[in-house]
Amino acid sequence: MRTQVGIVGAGPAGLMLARLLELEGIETVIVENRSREYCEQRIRAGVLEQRSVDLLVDAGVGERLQREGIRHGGIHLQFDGQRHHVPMRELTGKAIVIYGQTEVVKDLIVARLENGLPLLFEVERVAVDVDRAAIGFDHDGVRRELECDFVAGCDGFHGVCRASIPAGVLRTFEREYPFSWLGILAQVAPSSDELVYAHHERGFALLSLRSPQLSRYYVQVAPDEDVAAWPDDRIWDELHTRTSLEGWTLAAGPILEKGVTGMRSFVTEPMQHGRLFLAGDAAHIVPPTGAKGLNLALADVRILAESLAHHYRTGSDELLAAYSHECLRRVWRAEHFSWWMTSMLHRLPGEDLFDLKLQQSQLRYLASSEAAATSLAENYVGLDVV
Ligand code: FAS
Ligand code: PHB
Repeated sequence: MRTQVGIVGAGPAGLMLARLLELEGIETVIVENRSREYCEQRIRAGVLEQRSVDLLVDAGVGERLQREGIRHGGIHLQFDGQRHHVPMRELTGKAIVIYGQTEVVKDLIVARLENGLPLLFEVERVAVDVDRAAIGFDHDGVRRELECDFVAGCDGFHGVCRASIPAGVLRTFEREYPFSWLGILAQVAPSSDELVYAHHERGFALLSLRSPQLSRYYVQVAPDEDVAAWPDDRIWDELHTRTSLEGWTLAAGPILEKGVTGMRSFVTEPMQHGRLFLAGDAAHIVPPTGAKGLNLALADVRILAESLAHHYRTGSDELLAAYSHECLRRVWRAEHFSWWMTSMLHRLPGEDLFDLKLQQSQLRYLASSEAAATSLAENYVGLDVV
């Protein structure tokens, strides 16, 4: 098999890249080792920056997003038993849109299959030959090899693409956090008009949503927490305790899904080796406290698609050569913001009171200073990195 750009992974990065290249008339083949159902049901991010919304709409896959996405003009920070609103739209002129990553993936898969373009699910034993820009894989029990001009590694943190780059080429920067998130999807109307980030002595909690009928809530738990130790009642008790407020009650409902997500910051440099380009979680991970994961993946492939289109239009590799540098400036800004939000809002095991006092001072500063709130807001809604 032969194509111009071979894409490993049908997550938001791989599917969006394929769509942008399709609009440029550039051929692609996507190989994915999970089933379509699994890819469409895997619950992850839920917050889209305005520029991610614009990218999806401009690429002709934003019709349902515009109809069902929920626009928020701010977030709430809760600490010391009080809730403070950060009016992001007022402070930055930009808003965010709540629309599940599952829905973004569904919209992109439908658009691709409707156009009859190759998207191979449930492939096995994927191997990338970086020197030849070739992807080997089993499909329907047959060993295949896809020869490409370029390979896009969009296979997430645990994929094969980054690992296929020879030792010594990449530098990695990593930070593990001594806690995780227990996340639930509940069949109950959200109790807050906008997201609530709660700092509490028992640990962090986040109130988010997926629709007017579906809530998405998170509580900070131990790094290796067993979800079996969290029956529904215990989850609701903990959410009530950490988010309770005078005159406000969190409504409970049937829990449809629950899972524990580890927290890490990770960056690999460069994001390219030869004709292999890494994008999204294959190159970098942020803790979800800054709601940046999905937005970073979409931003990477916007630049990669432009650079590949420039190559095919002009024969010049100038933009491809600048891809990694261009992305990493934005990635490190998001890494810093996500680490900052995580450090400010989570209780550190064995923390001393000095840390707690610093957190409280930072939170009070955000609640009382427009300058501080504007800094948070502009990073949250998406900063054009210089
Ligand atoms: P993805 O991981 O989404 O996609 C990679 C794809 O490659 C997958 O479909 C995978 O099956 C496939 N693949 C892997 N190995 C392969 C192989 N060898 N061969 C073929 N295919 C292969 N962000 C937030 O902002 N908020 C959140 O609440 C949030 N929650 C998250 C929860 C979890 C458990 C995780 C892991 C991430 C979460 N994120 C969240 C971040 C998330 O949104 C990611 O940033 C986003 O999925 C990145 O998209 P991709 O880079 O496309 O990677
Ligand atoms: C979510 O809705 O899943 C979500 C929202 C904001 C975050 C993380 C997750 O910071």
